[in-house]
Amino acid sequence: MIGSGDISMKMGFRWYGSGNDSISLADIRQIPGVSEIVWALHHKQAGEVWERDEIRAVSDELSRYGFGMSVVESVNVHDDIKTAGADRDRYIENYRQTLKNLAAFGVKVVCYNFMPVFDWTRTDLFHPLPDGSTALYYEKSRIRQDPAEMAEYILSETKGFTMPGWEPERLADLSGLFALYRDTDKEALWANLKYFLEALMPTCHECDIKMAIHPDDPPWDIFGLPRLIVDGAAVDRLLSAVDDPYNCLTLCSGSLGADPANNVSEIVRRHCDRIAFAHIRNVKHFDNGDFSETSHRDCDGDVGILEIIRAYHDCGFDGYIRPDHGRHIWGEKCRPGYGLYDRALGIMYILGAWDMLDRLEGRH
Ligand SMILES: [Mn+2]
Repeated sequence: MIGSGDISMKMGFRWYGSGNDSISLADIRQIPGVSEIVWALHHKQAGEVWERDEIRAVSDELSRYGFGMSVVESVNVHDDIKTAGADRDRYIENYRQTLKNLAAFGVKVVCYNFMPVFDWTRTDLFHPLPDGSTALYYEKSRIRQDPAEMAEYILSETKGFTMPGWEPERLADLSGLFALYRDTDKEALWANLKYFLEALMPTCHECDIKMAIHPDDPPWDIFGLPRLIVDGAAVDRLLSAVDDPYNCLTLCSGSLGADPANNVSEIVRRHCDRIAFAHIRNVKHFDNGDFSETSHRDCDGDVGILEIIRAYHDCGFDGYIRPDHGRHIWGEKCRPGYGLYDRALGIMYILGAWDMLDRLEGRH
């Protein structure tokens, strides 16, 4: 629990699992205020059922350190669901079964995305910043090049870690993946997302699990592929298309904030009751359309971190929150964006702001 205030968002930390992360649960426990591990079964392919025995093993491990496991990031959505392929109903049935299995262990929020082919996209995973740290970076001009070339670069730069959305076995047949989406334009993708969510909602009610879509990252079309969750209007459309309290958002300030036109704190204020999970990340924009990830400090980037935190606080946000990516600092060897040190600094920044807002309201 955070502080001693009445309103308590719950702080999480994303962890990739034993043997699959440079960080230990013992390390995470020493970061003040973290009560939840944001987890996943990273070895599962999209479309597979997550079995109870596999979930139980994670639950046993996390409970030894006193962590909750309320948030899964992510249960990936099979391409047949995104493209209305022949087997989509079978894969939706598998997804329902996974939700039921997760509910048995107290999971409350499932983060997912509906991006075609690529998950998040960057052109440089270890871009040097002026202070000597490195961070993920997006160089607009490099995106026009061949996607296969970029996939090859990303896979060569992962420092031996696998990264969700960039699984080598999946990207091995990139032209096949692109062919799958040839007939799925933006409106078709919207229809397929609605079909998926409508099919899941009864199970979500039964299991008390919120589906929390992650915005597209970056929030615009790339390589000619359509992207849906790119701005406030798209968020409005998604929430009204399936107007159900279990159809929710993972509101990622860094993803939406990569577009300078997006005002994330405004979206928080408009839809706070439908935000199940908050990702807090800062991004600095450049005039040529490039952007760099930065520290969480408000003045180091452009997304308005303090206004975003203030909006959550004003709205009485009591969902789950985590620092999103961090920089790589102090020589840490880690999965790109997912080191210990800078994310721990991010948590302290978020908690510092939150505790002060509590104090100003006389909460503690
Ligand atoms: Mn995010």
